[in-house]
Amino acid sequence: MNFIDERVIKVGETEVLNFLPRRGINNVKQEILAGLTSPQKYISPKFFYDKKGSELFNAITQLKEYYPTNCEKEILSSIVSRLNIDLRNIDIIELGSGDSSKISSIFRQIAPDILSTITYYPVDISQSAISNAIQGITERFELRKITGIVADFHHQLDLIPNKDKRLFCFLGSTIGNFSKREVDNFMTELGASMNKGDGFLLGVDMVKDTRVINAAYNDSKGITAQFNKNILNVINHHTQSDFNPDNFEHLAYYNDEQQRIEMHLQSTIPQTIMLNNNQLSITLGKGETIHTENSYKYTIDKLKQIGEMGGMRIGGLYSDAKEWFNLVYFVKG
Ligand code: AVJ
Repeated sequence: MNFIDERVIKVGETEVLNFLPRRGINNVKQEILAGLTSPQKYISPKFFYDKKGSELFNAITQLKEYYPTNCEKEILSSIVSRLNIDLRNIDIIELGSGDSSKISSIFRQIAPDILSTITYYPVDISQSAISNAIQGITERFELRKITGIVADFHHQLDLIPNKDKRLFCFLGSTIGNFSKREVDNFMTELGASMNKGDGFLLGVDMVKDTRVINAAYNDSKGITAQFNKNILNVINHHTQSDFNPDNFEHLAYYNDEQQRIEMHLQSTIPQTIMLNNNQLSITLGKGETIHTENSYKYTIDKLKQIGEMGGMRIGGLYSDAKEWFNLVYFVKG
């Protein structure tokens, strides 16, 4: 944990606390190079989201095959009355707040006299996302207070201000990217930072007909393929390398045993890639893959299990009409 690096930034009247330890460029580079020199080459999905990548992800959410966003929107649109919790004087902490469109859907359903007692903490690793979100939310809603937090909530959950009544939100099925071990760490840390009675609202994509899942990651317009290949441009930038995305094919398939979508980039030719300003090279055989993402799908049993990791029970389960997606309301025991 690095509190020494905390800096306070102002967005209009609103404070943003930056807790992100300044990870040196070399750390990011080393992390990427370690993955690319492993037996199964891999790149972390967090590197998808440069400007172009964020635009492509946004385009994915508009695709007819990509159901998770629409399903979650459907559930969110009536979540407040279904949740039936007292929101007066509560702190809402949104992990991975992104553009804050999801929390906006919640705020829209809360009466102004209650909204004015709520404090909102958007938490994201991207400072520009936090700034944009604050501007958007401030324009549209009169909350008691907003405080932005720039942090990596994988490791920095305990720095979030602790009050008696808090609702944590982690929407968009981002948890799908976490490995089993990461979920365990995350739930344990979150549980440890919660007080009895605090809530945690989690968006998760469910196990379902394999054809539906596979189609969502193999869309007919090829946007997901573009999104996947774009990670190589991001990697070229971070590591001064010479990947040519045209020499790779998008590969996405459901791994039944692991209950997850796997995305890979498959080399279409035997090739050598120069990394780190020609200081390092890797070779890829024809057909060899770089693993770029896992997107885990959940079952009710798995949800109970992860709740237990954080000492939480399921207080409510909210599905879309097709029951493809769930918003799970966990309560700390
Ligand atoms: C942003 C992690 C929820 O796993 O469905 C979409 C990312 N990757 N299409 C997902 C993604 C390919 C997405 N999450």
